Amino acid sequence: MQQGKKVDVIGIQMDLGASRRGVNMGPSAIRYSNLVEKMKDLGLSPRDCGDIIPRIPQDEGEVSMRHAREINEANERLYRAVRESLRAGAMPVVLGGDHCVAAGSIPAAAEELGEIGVIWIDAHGDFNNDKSTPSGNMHGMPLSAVCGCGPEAMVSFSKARIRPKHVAQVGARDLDAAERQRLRENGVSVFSISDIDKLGMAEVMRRAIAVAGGGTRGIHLSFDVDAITPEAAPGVGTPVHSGLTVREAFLAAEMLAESGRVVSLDMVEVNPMLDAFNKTGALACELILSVLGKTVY
Ligand SMILES: [Mn+2]
Repeated sequence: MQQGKKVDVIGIQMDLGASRRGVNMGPSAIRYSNLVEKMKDLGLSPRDCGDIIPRIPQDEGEVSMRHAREINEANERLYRAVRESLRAGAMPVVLGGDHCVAAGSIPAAAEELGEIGVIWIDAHGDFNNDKSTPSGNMHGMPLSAVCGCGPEAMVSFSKARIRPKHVAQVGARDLDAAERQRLRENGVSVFSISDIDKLGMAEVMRRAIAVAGGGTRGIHLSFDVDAITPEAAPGVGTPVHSGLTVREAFLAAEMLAESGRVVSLDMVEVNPMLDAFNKTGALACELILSVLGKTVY
């Protein structure tokens, strides 16, 4: 990334999309590892924009879209903050919070930049809508929502949608049956953990960057730390065994940096309540720095 590049750190203390509380403290945990100072050390010009704080819900709302009202209201604030950041020539770095927040950041990037692609690194597909969801937890829906596959209510503040042919899901290892079918029907490129085993992370990332970067104005990276294996990233709400190694995660981040195509990013689902001495928060911080161009040599 070019020296002096403006980077806006935007936290969002969202944990209404998950059934387990605690990811709202994710932004603090990531900052605790000196994120902003380390960005300066890389020669960037970071600005900490503080956190967006959702309203406390008074009831659960709809069963199939729990806390939709409060989630959408906070996401609309995030949407405005990300748009402002891009308009000012900065790169927005969104610290979640649960993965719901991508329904605010991605439409903002698409609205400002035009046709963009998305790389979604995650153990889960997050491709349910209010009809297919087994849980009603909205953090399982944002990728579907930003692709225009519902729930529309989740992105009602924006008209910008992502074309599924420009979406690469990387690291899937726990998909619901209906979700798997919906990903296929809508033409999302899914690079599951078995693809990574067979092809290697480098080849998977080359393909993912081609999917999201080919014919687009840039790539939005949405990184869910539960993509990484729980031994290395224990501080997540929905752990799944046998995930990415730490090196595979860094390789992905480094290849994205090398591509020069990343225009905005989310780092989500760090849960400090379940973490071990901020291991996961520190890892999330370092992964962000790698995406921004930190290299070993
Ligand atoms: Mn996710």
